[in-house]
Amino acid sequence: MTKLTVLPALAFALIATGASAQGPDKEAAAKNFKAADANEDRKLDKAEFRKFIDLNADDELGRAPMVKRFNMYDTAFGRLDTDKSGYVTADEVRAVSQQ
Ligand SMILES: [Ca+2]
Ligand SMILES: [Ca+2]
Repeated sequence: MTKLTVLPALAFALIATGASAQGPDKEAAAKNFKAADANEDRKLDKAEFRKFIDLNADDELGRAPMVKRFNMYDTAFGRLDTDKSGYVTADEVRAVSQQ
């Protein structure tokens, strides 16, 4: 169990890459992004982001199930929110997934 706690960065990188790796996964992730974006401003705040991960986890996209299981939402959010605006946009999700 302890061993897994040192992996957030790695796990995080994998959720993003995994989510965008293939066409169908990418579509599912885009669909989940929309579904999670409750106020439809095309960006996710922390609560919406959590939903986004949960939806991705349900679809078993990338490492989202792992983020959910280990409750690494904040770590994942911090990684994706590259401009530290407090919101994660679709572009940010894409940018990180392409790294
Ligand atoms: Ca939103
Ligand atoms: Ca941002």
